[in-house]
Amino acid sequence: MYRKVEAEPEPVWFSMGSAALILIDMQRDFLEAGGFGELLGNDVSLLRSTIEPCRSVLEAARQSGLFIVHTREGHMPDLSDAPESKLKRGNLEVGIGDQGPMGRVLIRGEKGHDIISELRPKPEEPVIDKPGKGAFFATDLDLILRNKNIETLFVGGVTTEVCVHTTVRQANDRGYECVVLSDCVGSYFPEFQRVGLEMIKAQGGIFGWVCSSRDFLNAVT
Ligand code: C5J
Repeated sequence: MYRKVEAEPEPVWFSMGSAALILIDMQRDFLEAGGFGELLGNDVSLLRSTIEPCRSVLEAARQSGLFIVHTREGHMPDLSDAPESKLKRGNLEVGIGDQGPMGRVLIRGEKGHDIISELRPKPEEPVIDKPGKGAFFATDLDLILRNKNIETLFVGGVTTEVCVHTTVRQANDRGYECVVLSDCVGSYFPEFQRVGLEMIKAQGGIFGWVCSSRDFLNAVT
């Protein structure tokens, strides 16, 4: 049975069995003080408004049996999967791999790298560890989604113009229909948030669709 979600630039039809919720990089390193986001000079409070809407959609997705995937950006402790160009970027006093207030910055296994407690994944929900901004680069995400016959991705997470956008663009090129949940994605830059969402749905939905968490909840519950 197909369901309709109200979205822009037009409603999207999807089936529960071939849809997934993907939450991108809702990690302490981006959302909490002392993490990578703050070390880059950002105000993390701007991202924290996404937590409650993400919690609601995660809860609804769990209750309605939607497939759920989480992602985390980060690197192996020996940094062998981190390009030198990324490590040098920003000339940070404390950067990727260095010791910060929540352990080594953006390193797998460290406290800062993990997903915030409000959105802790359940054991049956895959957590994709990715070394890049896009969740399809150097990961098993595409294989996992195809094995589940997933066609539609409802997308939340941070940051809108970086890892969310890169992932949506990669997904779009692979044939997935992406519906970005406007209040479940956040940016350190209000202008990038606004334009990032505009870009998704422009030109007839060049990268996908945009709806609110309320629209999503209306469609799945
Ligand atoms: C960034 C991300 N902003 N998850 N990563 O560096 O968007």
